[in-house]
Amino acid sequence: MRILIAGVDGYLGWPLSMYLTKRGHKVAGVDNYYRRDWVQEMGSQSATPICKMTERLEAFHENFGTNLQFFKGDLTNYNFVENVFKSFRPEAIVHLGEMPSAPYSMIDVEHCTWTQVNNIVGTLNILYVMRDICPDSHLVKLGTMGEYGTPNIDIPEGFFEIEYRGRKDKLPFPRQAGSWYHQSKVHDSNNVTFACKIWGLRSTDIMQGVVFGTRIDEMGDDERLLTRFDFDQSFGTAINRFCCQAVTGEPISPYGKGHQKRGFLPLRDSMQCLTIALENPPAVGEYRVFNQFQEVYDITELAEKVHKVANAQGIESEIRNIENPRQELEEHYYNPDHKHLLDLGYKPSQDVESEIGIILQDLIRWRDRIEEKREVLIPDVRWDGRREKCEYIEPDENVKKVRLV
Ligand code: NAD
Ligand code: USQ
Repeated sequence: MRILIAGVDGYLGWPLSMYLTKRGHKVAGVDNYYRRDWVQEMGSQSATPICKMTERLEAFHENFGTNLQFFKGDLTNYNFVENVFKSFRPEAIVHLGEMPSAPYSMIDVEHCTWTQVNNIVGTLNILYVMRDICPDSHLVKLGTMGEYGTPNIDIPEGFFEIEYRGRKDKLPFPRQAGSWYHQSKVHDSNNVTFACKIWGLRSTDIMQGVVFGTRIDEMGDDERLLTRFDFDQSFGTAINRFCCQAVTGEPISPYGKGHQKRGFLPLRDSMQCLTIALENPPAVGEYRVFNQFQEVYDITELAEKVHKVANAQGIESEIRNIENPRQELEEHYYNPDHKHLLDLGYKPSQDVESEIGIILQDLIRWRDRIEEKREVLIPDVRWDGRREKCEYIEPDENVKKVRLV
């Protein structure tokens, strides 16, 4: 299949280009290197050393014996997107090319509006170009589990049956996002649904959980193929940050009471799931939703896993709760379905702790790069608009005491 990856220079996009190529697909990618700029703006750098795109493309050719066709440009520029589609004629598009951080979108009004314009306009451009150039192609659109928020009832995959005043219907499950970024994904979902309805496009909207991990097998041991791995408050996700904290001796930091629950999945599972969605497309005109995660975890439970694995590797670490810069429930019910991908053959990685072990082993080699920027491990972007470093707090009495090593 000819597959276009929008956002190919990013954390997920770069490994996906290798994973799909290894499976025999013809892959092309689009990016404008925004992610590199955002992380710099946060005063940070990737823990893994990242090559320039020219070097990445060379390494790709050497390792996979084929070229990755790369288009540098901005998805919010309609003419650029149109030219890419005319030239590559994709049969499927994986749209990862959006601003992915909740804290970054909450910094101030400029970051909020910029995030929403970037994400929503890029997606609308892709939908229009699909309509005009390749209406039979399949859009695999990255949304987020965070679109649903944390309701006090079970979360279905996109739609639920509801009876109201004696009548029944199948309706989109309510979205209650927790940041301007997550809201941009809700708006995207509405727009993609509408485009499928009026133009007969087909799309899989992926409600993905939080991804963690440094590598996939397809990277082998060629360091030029490494994907980025961020640890700042905006672009580092929870487990990845916890591992960076552990290797540098900074406290592992659950926010607030630390009982937030989320769906998580290793990078290698994300690749597997996106490929399953691509290789099992929906019918023409169908808009479907997959909840994509391996397992639901409580943040403190994850902090304890990182602490335990680090300890087993002789790395001294401690867990200290820190003020929560976000407004979110810190103790709540959370029970999302995730059956669609399992039905199509998704085999979840079994062991989170061994994945954490791999991350820690990798990070020890790049500890200096994290230490150089260690101040970014403490958050200061608060949902109320203040920009003040958070302070460590006493753990909630319900939080299991962890013996500090
Ligand atoms: P990323 O920032 O590493 O990748 C996104 C890429 O898109 C970046 O390389 C960026 O430069 C590019 N991009 C953004 N706007 C662009 C534009 N206007 N034109 C061209 N390129 C542009 O993020 P990621 O972690 O790889 O996430 C990929 C997608 O998956 C995002 O949509 C994100 O919201 C979603 N997602 C990620 C996670 C996670 O834990 N990483 C979880 C759920 C959903
Ligand atoms: N958290 C901590 N300590 C930290 C970092 C985070 O306790 O040091 C908590 C957060 O408060 C939150 C949870 O961990 O409750 C997850 O935070 P995160 O930063 O790992 O993830 P999030 O902001 O939700 O965003 C990430 C990706 C985003 C994706 C989303 C999937 O950056 O692109 O959409 O995960 S989901 O969480 O399912 O919405």
